[in-house]
Amino acid sequence: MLYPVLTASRMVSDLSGIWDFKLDDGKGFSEEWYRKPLEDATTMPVPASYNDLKEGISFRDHYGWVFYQRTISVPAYVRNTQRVVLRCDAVTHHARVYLNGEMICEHRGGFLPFEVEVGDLLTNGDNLLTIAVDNVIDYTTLPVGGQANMMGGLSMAGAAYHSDKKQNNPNFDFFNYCGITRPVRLYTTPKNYIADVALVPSVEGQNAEIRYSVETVGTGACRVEVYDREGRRVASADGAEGTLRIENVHLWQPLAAYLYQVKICFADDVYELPYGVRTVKVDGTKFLINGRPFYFKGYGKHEDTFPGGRGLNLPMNVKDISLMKWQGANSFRCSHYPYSEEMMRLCDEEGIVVIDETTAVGVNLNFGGGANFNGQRIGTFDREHGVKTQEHHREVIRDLIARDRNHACVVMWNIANEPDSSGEGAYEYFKPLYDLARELDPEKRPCTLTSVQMAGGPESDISAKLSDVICLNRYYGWYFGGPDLEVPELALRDELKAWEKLGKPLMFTEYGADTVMGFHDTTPVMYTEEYQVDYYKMNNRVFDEFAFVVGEQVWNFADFATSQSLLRVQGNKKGLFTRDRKPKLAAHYFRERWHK
Ligand code: BDP
Repeated sequence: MLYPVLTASRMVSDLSGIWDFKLDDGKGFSEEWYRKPLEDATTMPVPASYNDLKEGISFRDHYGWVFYQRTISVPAYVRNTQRVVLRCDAVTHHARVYLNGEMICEHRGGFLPFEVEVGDLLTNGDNLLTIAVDNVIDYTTLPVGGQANMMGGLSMAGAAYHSDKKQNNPNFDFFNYCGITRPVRLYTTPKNYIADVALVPSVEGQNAEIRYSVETVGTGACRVEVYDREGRRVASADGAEGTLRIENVHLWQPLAAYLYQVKICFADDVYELPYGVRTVKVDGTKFLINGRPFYFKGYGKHEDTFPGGRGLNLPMNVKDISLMKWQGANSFRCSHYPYSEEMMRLCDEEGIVVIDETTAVGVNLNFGGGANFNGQRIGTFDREHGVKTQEHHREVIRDLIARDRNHACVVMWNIANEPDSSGEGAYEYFKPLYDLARELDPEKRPCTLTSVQMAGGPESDISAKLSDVICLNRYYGWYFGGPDLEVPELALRDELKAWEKLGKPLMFTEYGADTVMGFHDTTPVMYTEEYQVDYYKMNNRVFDEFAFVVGEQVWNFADFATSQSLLRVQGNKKGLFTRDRKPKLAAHYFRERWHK
């Protein structure tokens, strides 16, 4: 799906701003709130997660639907001559869109865009636009909602205290922020238009070829041109499919980005996209970018800031990349959902390497001791009682690759985070999903899943069979063995020896220790800044012994919000930076290490 941009043939109108807003008390649909202006509405910015923007638990932890509303109008001369499309970049997690009281589209999945043509539906003057948003997560959604808080304490057991209050129980460790979290826009195209484009680079010596295919609707001639940074045309081709040849190509390199401008013309439509030429390949135990071994230095991240939650935060995105460069990092992973298109475009421009992830987090019913079904242990992929996510998982893979396939920054697809990858039925669940990703990506990037420590080693974990790069989330010296660092060191080394025999590259996509900024001790204890440094020194020492380790991405770039639980001190504190981006001791330690 194309990102909406202003071109010689296209207009974009951003609907960001303050909308009317109301929590659904259960009557929203029966009283048809979408038919007329919301009564007693409150104010709400778009884009943003709504949870932290008004006070009170019932607001923050609201369960179910909310309604957003505003009016829109589009001049008749535009409606009469152009296609007009309403595009929502991300509505978390389930959206129903109404125009003048009628539902015009519905979308599941909170982190990928969807759009609907509205030209014929708009009338003269004001049109009432309502977006109803549901935040319920369960065994059919991605991310997965569980039966109980995965890290909760002991319940007030006994029927006398039973509560029927509905609540979300994330089967994952980040706050279930929701709302209209990314921009909503209207954009226009001519009636004959460019629907999509796929570009696949290859490099031979000094020259590059870009295979392209343009999807069009209507009739007209198609032409594609490539311009360099100085605006010189360096390649062109006619037809909806073909090959563009660039001589003396400027490659897109990690931390040294170079972007061409690709201009597509079809009938009267023009679309332009920035495009970096680079190659990605797994060769033996190496991860190659442009034919050279690449070592991932960076982080798992979150889109998480105060007070907008997961709402698009452009200043923080720019700041984060500045901090990454200050620290000598070169990459991050979009844990645990696709990030905004603005962030992907920024990474293209800044030369930051990205592992792109689906929303499949929590596909694992072993968390919290696995007591997930009335206290009974149930297999994750149990046909009757297990997760019912595979169909939606396919949709997410399809839409993610459709959205992000032309980004130079994206070098690998992560199919899922910490699924039950050693559970019964895991191979049957995941094999078709890897196949799908490999089939859909025209560039055939490597595919992986980030593997949970409980899945064990290569014998039991299906990622040994399916992944091109083994990605480990490991907590030796924290959840496993902490506060001791000696035995965990031995165990980590042993585990790596086992994986080494596979002959695939391996990287760490998570390792970390909760650390409260300002906690110090001469003899390091857990939660102090000193312990975090010692923890990382131990882990890194072991990584450095193995040549097949191709990267280290710490957990996490910054502290972030989570559900409440005994293990979470106003959120997850594993950041190298605090939530407001102040460096902990470990941030300085990595700065030294990574610059070397
Ligand atoms: C891993 C998850 C991540 C958590 C992290 C942690 O992938 O989302 O935040 O552990 O416990 O299980 O800090």
